[in-house]
Amino acid sequence: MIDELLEIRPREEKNVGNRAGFVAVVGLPNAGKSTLVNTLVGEKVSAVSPTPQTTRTLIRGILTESRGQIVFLDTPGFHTSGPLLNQRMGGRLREALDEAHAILWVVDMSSRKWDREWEKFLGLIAPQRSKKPLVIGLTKMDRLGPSKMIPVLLEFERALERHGVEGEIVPLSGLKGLNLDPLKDLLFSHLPEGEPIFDPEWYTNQTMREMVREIVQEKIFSLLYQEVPHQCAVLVEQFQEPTSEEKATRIEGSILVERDSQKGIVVGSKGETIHLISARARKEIEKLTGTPVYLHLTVRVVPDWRDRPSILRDLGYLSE
Ligand SMILES: Nc1nc2c(ncn2[C@@H]2O[C@H](COP(=O)(O)OP(=O)(O)OP(=O)(O)O)[C@@H](O)[C@H]2O)c(=O)[nH]1
Ligand SMILES: [Mg+2]
Repeated sequence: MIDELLEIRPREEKNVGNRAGFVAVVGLPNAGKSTLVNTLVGEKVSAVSPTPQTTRTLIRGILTESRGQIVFLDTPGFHTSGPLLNQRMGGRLREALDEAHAILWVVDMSSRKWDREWEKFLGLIAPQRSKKPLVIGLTKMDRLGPSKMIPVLLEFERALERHGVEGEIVPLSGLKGLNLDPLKDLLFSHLPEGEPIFDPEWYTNQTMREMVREIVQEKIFSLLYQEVPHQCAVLVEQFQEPTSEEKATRIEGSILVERDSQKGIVVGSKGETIHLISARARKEIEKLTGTPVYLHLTVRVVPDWRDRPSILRDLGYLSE
């Protein structure tokens, strides 16, 4: 069954300990949330790109160790206005905060100065922040170098104090995997005792279709900057596993755009851009499935798709 939960490469036998719970990974767009979740989980579960608002839905990444299981809820960067899609993205953030046992606020420390947007964000998450433990992951420390790190850290601590925010701070790098052990220790210490929530063999609970959607979306985001990616969405229409006659996984999908001009950009001159998007996505999907992949993508103009509930539902961005 194609839509069965994704069960990927078995990990070594695990004697799973007795702590288990959800951690909401929250923060501004482009802070480095998805990169950190991927590194913590040890697998690519969430799309990453230099364009803000890459993550549009709630992605669950599962980390299982001998002391227990953490289910990370990777959320879209904070956004509460604009098209229905963006408002839904804000809804996903609230959902994650409500579900979580602890909050991991990811902050791009390479921006160096206290940011007014952080204040707004702290205000937004204030109701849950007062009830749940807050851990602050100051990420991208690899960009700073040791001499600059301490002053930035001290300034951040002072600013938190001024704003009356209580939380444990861990400087780290999601990209380079630096200082993640203390972060994991803290997060585990905040989880309740309990049995693993998901099968210890899983690292995500996304379906293959959802993973394919994220991969294609990521390639669009990393090839096309500016406005266009936000007006694109990926609909996976067919996902057919290999059969005895057909060795490849066959995938048919559409890239939705809002206007003809955007279609031209996504297709590119003589189809160069769409070809590149397909080729990069196919390579990654082949790694995921362990089979050859036939991937066919069509670009379709669907005006105002970001405001149309029926389309958002088909895309998986609207659950109710
Ligand atoms: N140097 C450095 N770059 C990083 C690090 N973490 C993330 N990045 C880069 O920052 C950009 C954004 O990373 P994402 O992980 O997509 O950020 P996000 O917070 O999930 O973004 P949204 O989903 O758009 O809210 C990408 O270009 C990453 O490669 C890090 O630790 N060090
Ligand atoms: Mg993200």
